[in-house]
Formats: sequence, structure tokens, C-alpha cells
Amino acid sequence: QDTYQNIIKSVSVKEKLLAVLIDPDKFLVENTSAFINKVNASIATHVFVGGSTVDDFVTDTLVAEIKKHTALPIVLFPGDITQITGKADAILFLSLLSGRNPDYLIGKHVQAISKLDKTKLEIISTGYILIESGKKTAVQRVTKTNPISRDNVQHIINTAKAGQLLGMKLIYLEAGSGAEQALTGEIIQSVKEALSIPLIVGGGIRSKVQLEQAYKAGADLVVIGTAFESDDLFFEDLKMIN
Ligand code: 1GP
Repeated sequence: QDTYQNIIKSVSVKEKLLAVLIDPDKFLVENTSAFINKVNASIATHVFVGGSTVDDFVTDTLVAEIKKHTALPIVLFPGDITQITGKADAILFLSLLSGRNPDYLIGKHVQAISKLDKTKLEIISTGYILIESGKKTAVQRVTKTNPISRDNVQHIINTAKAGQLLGMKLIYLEAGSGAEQALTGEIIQSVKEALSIPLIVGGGIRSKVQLEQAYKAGADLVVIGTAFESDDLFFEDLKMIN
């Protein structure tokens, strides 16, 4: 039950965190050991598991398999209640603050309780904010919500602050998986300056340079999925330096 406390500790000493996102919908369980060995040899600090559209029970099997191969914390980043499994360490209990669909603001959360009560998952309340990034993303399609315009920085800041004031423990700024444009340094920096809770940033980050830019702008934890799925060289780039 210390995933969140460890994030807070890292933030307090300005240590940057990196989550590798595994989407069960796009990942073959038989590749787990090879993939996770590369994750273990990289600078990644967390494994996130989740996706917008995932078949029932797939997440449970995949998390059990990942757990066999790594000591890194496994955090659920669920697109739906069916992705809840007690085999992970923690869950981002996401409320989609950028949208106005009650199901994704509070409805699914109420439905999730009976399932969560049967697990020992550490539950981390997270304000999830989708920002427009070029093309329509899966989150938009599935949740039937509109992202916030990337030009409306003040509205993004106000949304993040409202999340913090509601008691959320993390804010996650999302450009969407495979986003054409990652979030700008300006957006990240403005939101970070307005918050006292840790800031997660993800979507469309494909290079070490972009990763460093996100950190420099103020991201505490960066989430990368697509670049790891599609490019082995990206792992080479992010190898641990001893
Ligand atoms: C998606 O923020 C994550 O929810 C990661 O996005 O797949 O573009 O790295 P990418």
C-alpha cells in the first residue's frame, strides 16, 4: 500500500518517474517475459496496465504473468470495470474531469465498489484530463466526451485545480494513446505550477528528447505506451546508466 507514498517521496527529491503502459488489447501474453525483461533493464519505475477497449478477464491473466517477471509496482489504468484485478498493486481511480459524461465522472466508480471491496488494491484517486491532440482518440470515442482545447490553457489549469480541491491525489494530463501531438511544455508547466499534487503526463511521447522535455516542464511521472510497443530501439535509448 505504498505506491502513492513512494511517488510523493520521489517528487519531493525531484526524482522523475516513468511508467511503461501495457494495453492488454494490443499485447500477447506469451511475449510478457521478453518484454518485461527489457522494461526491467530500462529506467522505467512503474508498469501501468490498461486500455480503452479490453476483453473481459484478459487483464487478470496478463497482470499475473507480468508479476512473475518484475518487482516494479503494477498499477491498473482501467478503461472499464472489467479491467479491475486484485493481482495488481494499485489502481488509478480515474475520474474524467475534462468530460461531462456522468458515467466517467462518478457512475462507473459506484459500480466498481463491490469489485474493489474484494481486493487489496491501493486505490489512488486521480483526476484524468483529456486534451485535444490532433485526431480523435480512443478515450474520446469510448467515453463520448470532448477533450479540452490545447489552446485553452486556463481551462486546463482550472480543471486540474478543481480536481485537487476535490481531494484527488494525482492529476493525469492525457493527449491520448498514439496522439499526433504530445502535450506542449507550456501546458505541462502551467498546470504543474498550479498544483501541489504530483502530475502525470502521457500520450504521443515517442523519443527521449520529448520525455526529457516533459520532465523539464514539470511532469513528475510520464506514461509511454505506443513507443515501447512499436520500437525496440526506444528501450535501448532508455537503458539504465550504471
Ligand atoms: C495513453 O498516456 C498513455 O493513455 C500513453 O500514450 O501510447 O501515446 O505513449 P502513448
